[in-house]
Amino acid sequence: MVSRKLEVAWTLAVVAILAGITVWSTFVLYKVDALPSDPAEYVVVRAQQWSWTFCYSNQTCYTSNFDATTNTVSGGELWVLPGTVVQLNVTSLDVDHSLYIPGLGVQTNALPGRTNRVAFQIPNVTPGTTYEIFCTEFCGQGHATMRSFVDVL
Ligand SMILES: [Cu+2]
Repeated sequence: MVSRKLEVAWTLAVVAILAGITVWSTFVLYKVDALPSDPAEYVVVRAQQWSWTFCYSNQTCYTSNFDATTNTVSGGELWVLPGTVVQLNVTSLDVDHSLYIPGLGVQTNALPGRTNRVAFQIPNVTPGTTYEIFCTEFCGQGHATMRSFVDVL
């Protein structure tokens, strides 16, 4: 009889712990995904085979062109100011892509017909600092050249 009470107590303790973790992690996940109310800049990021187009709030858009021989990008980069909060609204014009900025810890899918929003703080770094942008969803023959840079002005 004692072992039965112990078994019920153990079960209830486990249920209480799991319920607590569930409630706590739900709040944490909502907090992590929350977008800032007033980012310094909204940038629409359009992925396409095999480049990135960055459209700024003044309605001008720039499309990246990666040169693998010189490891440079012409045409379009993500231009940001140090210390600011930037929100990216990311979509795709053709197939599934994935925007990855490892230096800033940012990654989100770029999917046709859907806009994924991600916001992050640009560190207070020296102007001229760059962070690499990759596509991390295999998206066809030119996938490896789907590169650009975050360029801190
Ligand atoms: Cu891609």
